[in-house]
Amino acid sequence: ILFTEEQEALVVKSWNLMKKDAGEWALKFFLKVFEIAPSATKLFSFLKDSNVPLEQNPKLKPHARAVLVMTCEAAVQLRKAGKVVIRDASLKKLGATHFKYGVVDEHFEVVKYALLDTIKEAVGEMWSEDMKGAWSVAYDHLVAAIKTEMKP
Ligand code: HEM
Ligand code: ISQ
Repeated sequence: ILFTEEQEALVVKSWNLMKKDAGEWALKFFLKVFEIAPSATKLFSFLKDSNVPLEQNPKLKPHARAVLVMTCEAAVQLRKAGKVVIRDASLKKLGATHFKYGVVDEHFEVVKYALLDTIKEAVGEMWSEDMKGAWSVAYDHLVAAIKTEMKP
């Protein structure tokens, strides 16, 4: 596949802008997912087993932040290697976890929408169709990699 230097730069540039408030953006990202698909809350064990409000859950920000970081890293790898490389063990684990918790195609679509919307909000005037496209391609390839390991 072809992922250009410009596309990589758009992803890295927007991530650098968000990085210092990553926790806050991660929280917004999570809340968007659950605004669109409230039932998705039930998939997360750390939300189900918790009595504190969603926004105060200690595991929420780090988890959502990891998705943002991994998508940004996927963009860098696409540019450098032409594909998404995740260490074998962690890719297997990611696939297994998402399979076990019952994540399906529709969930990936919802998360993609929420991710793009979060970045749009975070970068403000810097947002463009090209930036949207670059994040989309990086996310799609990351998801494809995870899905290869989502099996019983
Ligand atoms: C767990 C990343 C998409 C639901 C995780 C973990 C990571 C991660 C790093 C922690 C794994 C661990 O603890 O071993 C990603 C990435 C995604 C993605 C990079 C897309 C590119 C999704 C989607 C859903 C989802 C679409 C469904 C809404 C979950 C659930 C867990 C999880 C339910 C387990 C949480 C728990 O411990 O209870 N994900 N994820 N993920 N993810 Fe995702
Ligand atoms: C997917 N997997 C783990 C955590 C997440 C947080 C927010 C949005 C998607 C996620």
